[in-house]
Amino acid sequence: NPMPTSCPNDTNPVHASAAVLAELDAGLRAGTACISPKFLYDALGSRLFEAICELPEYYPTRTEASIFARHGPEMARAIGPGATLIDLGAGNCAKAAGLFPLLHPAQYVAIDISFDFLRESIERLQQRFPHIEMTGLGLDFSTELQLPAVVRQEHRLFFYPGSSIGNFTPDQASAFLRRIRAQCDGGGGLLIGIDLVKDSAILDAAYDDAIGVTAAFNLNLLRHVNHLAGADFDVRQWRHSGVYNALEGRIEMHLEAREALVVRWRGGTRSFARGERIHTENSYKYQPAAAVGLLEQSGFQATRVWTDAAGWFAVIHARA
Ligand code: AVI
Repeated sequence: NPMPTSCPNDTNPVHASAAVLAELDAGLRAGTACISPKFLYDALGSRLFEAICELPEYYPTRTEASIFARHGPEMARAIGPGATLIDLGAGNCAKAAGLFPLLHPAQYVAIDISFDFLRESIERLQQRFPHIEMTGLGLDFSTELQLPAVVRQEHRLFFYPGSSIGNFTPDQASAFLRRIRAQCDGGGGLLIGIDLVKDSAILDAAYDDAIGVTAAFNLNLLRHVNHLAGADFDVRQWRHSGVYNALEGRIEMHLEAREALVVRWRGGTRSFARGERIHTENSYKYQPAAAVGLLEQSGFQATRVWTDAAGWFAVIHARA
C-alpha cells in the first residue's frame, strides 16, 4: 500500500523549519504586515475550511460542484481514462473522489500542506477505491513542485479546483502554472476551477459569513503562527475583515487589531496600533476571458470552459 511516508512540513511538529520561520518573520516585520494564506491550513484550519464550504454564503464550492455534476461526463471524454490524477491542495479529497467513477484514473496523487488531515482522508478513500493506486504527499507546492519518482509520468492531469489559483496574484499564478506545465512531460493537462467576477455584495457575504466561520478560519491563523513561530498573539485582540476590492478584482482578508498591542515571536517583536492590519489572503476573481488568458500566457491551451447558468464560476480543461 503506497501510503504517504514523508512530509517536509511536519517532520518536527513543535518547531517550524528555518525557512518557515524566516518567511513568517519577514511578513510580520513588513510595512503592512502579512502572513501567507497557506498558514491558514493547520489541522483545525482545514476543518474550518471544510465548514466554510458548507455555508450558504460560500457559493464557490456548490457552484463548482454543480458544474462537475452537469458536465462531468463531457470532461471525462475530453480527458480520457487512465490518467495520473494529481490533486493540488487535496484537503478531504472529496472533489477528486467524485470524479473517480467518471475519470477512472490509473493513479491518484493527493498533495496538501496539511499532511495529517490529508493522511486520514486518503486512508478512508483507499478503502472505498481499493483498485486505484494512491499516494499522499505533504508538500508546500506553492514554492516548489518536485514530484517524487512514485508519481507516474504518463498522462498527468493536474487537478486544481476550488479557485485556489485566486489565492495567488496573477503573476504568481502564471509562474505557478508554468511550473505545473513543466511537470506535464508526455502531454498531460490541467482541470482547474476559477471563481469569476460578480456582484460585490455576493462576494462580501461569502468572505464574511453571518455565523462567523470565515472569521474563525482567519483568526485561527494566529494560533497556528503562535505554534510555528513561538508567537504570543492573543486571538481576542483581533478582528476578521473580508471585503471585495473592486479596483484590484480581489477579496482581501485582513486581521485588524482591536486595540494597541505588542506581539513577540521567536526572533522578533512588533507593536500594532489600534486598527492596524495584517493582510492574510487575496482571493482574485477573474473574467472568463482573463481566466483563459492566464492559462494561455502560462503555456497551456484551454480546450473547454464550462460555467454555471449564472456565470459565477468556471471549470477549464487545458492541454499542456
Ligand atoms: C482555498 N481558497 C480558494 C479559498 C478562497 O475562497 O479564496 C479560501 C477561503 N478564504 C476565505 N474563505 C475561503
